[in-house]
Amino acid sequence: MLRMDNSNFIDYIKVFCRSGNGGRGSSHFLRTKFTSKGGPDGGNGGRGAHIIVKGNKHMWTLLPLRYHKNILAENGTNGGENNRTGRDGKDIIIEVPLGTIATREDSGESIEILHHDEEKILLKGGRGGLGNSNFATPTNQAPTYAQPGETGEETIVNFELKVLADVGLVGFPNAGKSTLLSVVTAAKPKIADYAFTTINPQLGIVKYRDNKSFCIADLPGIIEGAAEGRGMGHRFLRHIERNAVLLFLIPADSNDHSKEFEILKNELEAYNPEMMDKKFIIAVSKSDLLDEELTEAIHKELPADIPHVFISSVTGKGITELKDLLWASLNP
Ligand SMILES: Nc1nc2c(ncn2[C@@H]2O[C@H](COP(=O)(O)OP(=O)(O)OP(=O)(O)O)[C@@H](O)[C@H]2O)c(=O)[nH]1
Ligand SMILES: [Mg+2]
Repeated sequence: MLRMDNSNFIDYIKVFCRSGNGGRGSSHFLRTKFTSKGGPDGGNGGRGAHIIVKGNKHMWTLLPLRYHKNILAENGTNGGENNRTGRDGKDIIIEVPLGTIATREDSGESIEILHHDEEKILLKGGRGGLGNSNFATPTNQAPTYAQPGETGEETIVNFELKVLADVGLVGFPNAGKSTLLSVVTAAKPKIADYAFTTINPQLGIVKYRDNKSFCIADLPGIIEGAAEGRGMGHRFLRHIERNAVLLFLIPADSNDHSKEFEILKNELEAYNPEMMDKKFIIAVSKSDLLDEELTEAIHKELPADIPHVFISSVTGKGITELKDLLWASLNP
């Protein structure tokens, strides 16, 4: 079962990072019993440690990063005599949930982790300097010059998690989103008869026929003005950006079903116009509250170009049809 512990859900965090400096190249000359000054034999410095980001499909939060406000990687050690190369710094691997974007504050560059075990270098360790043995030429057989190691990089890094789910649940507070999640997946979200019960995204896996499955994200309710920060605000809208399909939940007892859908759609568009390229499905939730006449009226009122289905998480009505519809939209 996939569950996110609400209290530990962290989807944005800043961390100061520094990769390791390269070790200095050595300037040294071979000494034996018989030669006071033999050839140059200074070895190269070791590489400074990289800071690497790695995807872990079992993680759902950036919380572990909270305990590492500074991530400082090891320096390479200096080169030595007898062409001894310095030791490389030990790379630091930061494990993150899939869907994490790490952005460097200095350059604005971002890397994104989408796959399990995927690794990307966030900050490069400095190269080790070359020892003086590299600089011997026919005309200068005793160079004293050895390179210093390259310094590592340092910057603040912003880690941001955009939950990767196939389907995102979009709706006003109290629309029945969490209840639906609890019915179609093994997740046990908090359900209650007041607005903003859900304050953190929660994921669940829908087991579909023949061992097929897909992932649904239950998100905090959206209200008019969310894109400007009202209600739970835009903080959670970013989790919708990655969903291929958006399932709009409009409760049967809404005063104006099509208007409610328009408001939700406008908020998403105001936040990011690209959201309009996703596939939309409307589910009229709590339809156990409807008789046939009302059902027919709502059916006529809803936009004709968007598929809709009447569901009830209480009676199970329309749930199979909904799963079929979602699967078909995800796998056209
Ligand atoms: N009659 C009926 N009530 C339902 C149904 N689904 C949910 N409810 C009720 O609607 C209320 C809100 O349900 P939630 O699942 O918490 O709603 P939500 O959309 O997650 O709400 P927020 O997290 O606040 O955004 C609860 O009292 C549920 O019992 C349904 O199919 N039929
Ligand atoms: Mg909820």
